[in-house]
Amino acid sequence: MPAVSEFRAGDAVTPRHDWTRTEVEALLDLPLPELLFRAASVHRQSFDPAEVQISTLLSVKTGGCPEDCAYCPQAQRYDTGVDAQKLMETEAVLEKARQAKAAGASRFCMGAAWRSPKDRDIPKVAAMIAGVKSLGLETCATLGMLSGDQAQALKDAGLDYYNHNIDTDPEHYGSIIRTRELQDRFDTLGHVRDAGLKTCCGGIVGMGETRRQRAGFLQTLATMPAHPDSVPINRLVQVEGTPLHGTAELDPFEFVRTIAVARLLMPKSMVRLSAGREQMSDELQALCFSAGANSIFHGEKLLTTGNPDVAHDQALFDRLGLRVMEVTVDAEGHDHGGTVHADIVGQPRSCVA
Ligand code: SAM
Ligand code: DTB
Ligand code: SF4
Repeated sequence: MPAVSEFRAGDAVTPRHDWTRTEVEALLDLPLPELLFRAASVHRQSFDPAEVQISTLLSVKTGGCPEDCAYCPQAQRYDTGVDAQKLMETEAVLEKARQAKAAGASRFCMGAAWRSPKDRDIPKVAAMIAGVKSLGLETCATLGMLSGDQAQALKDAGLDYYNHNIDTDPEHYGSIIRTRELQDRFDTLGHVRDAGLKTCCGGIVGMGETRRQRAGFLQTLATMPAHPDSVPINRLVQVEGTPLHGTAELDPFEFVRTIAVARLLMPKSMVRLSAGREQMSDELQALCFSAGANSIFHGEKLLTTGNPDVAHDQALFDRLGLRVMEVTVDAEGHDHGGTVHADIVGQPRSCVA
């Protein structure tokens, strides 16, 4: 790692896969202005810093999940007020996808509260994927653990991305999830890569982990066989009834440091400012975009919890001079910002005083 004085904006960035936890901790420990400078410099080498990619989320199968993820409102075992619903009908999903497209989304992500899909669920999900794809949207799904055959069937249906998170540092993992191992997640990610799907993999911060454990989380992501194409960094949304409700709030600057280091470690990946934006100030989000975050979920709901309303996001983009990114994929399969294609709500922009 270059000393502060040796580093210049514009230094070539070659993605590395051999980061040590000590190196990652040293980055997290940098004075914040220096860390932001480095992350912003690296961000510019692969992306236009004024562009942010936008995805819409839809919960196609909500609640009733048998897993014990301590953060999750959809786990059956916690009393969170989320009613279990069965898998949505394809036509209802397509109607939501049409609305998302009209509102400016380029990617539509379908989430299901499953430990893993049953083989009999796959044709139904495949029909949703094929339908969403035929609308001209990129497709993404997050359905839990997948077998190799299931991953291939989803790819064949037209799936572009699969989201499957490692969630936290290997050392911290056992205090958050006990019903499946981290290795199960690596196995699913392997099936997803082998099927030729793009990977979306990140996790959650603000779950009571230490800075050293945030380093371990980021190092684990950056030393996987391939960097995830997309790295969602969620800030814990505290939901009453879950074991993590009442966890001490993460210092917002620690959140920005996590985003900046994700950008530095995975310079060509999309870094998604994911769950938790509703609880963030506009200023914190602006710092995150400056630190290299270049993707968000928009729409008033994530899966079961709230998200900033679309008009607020549009106004924030206007105030910050940000534009909606259309994603193109290079020969190595990495996503890049392309032309600007829409306002967030697909409407003419209003003047911002
Ligand atoms: N059931 C599937 C699974 O766990 O892989 C897919 C859906 S699950 C809700 C997708 C991701 O949402 C989780 O891996 C977690 O990172 C994130 N998530 C869930 N609840 C959250 C919360 N309260 N705050 C922040 N992120 C959350
Ligand atoms: C991810 O990492 N974050 C999104 C998406 N992948 C599927 C989900 C966030 C869920 C937040 C809690 C909820 O709304 O239920
Ligand atoms: Fe189930 Fe996914 Fe929630 Fe875990 S994160 S309880 S697997 S829906």
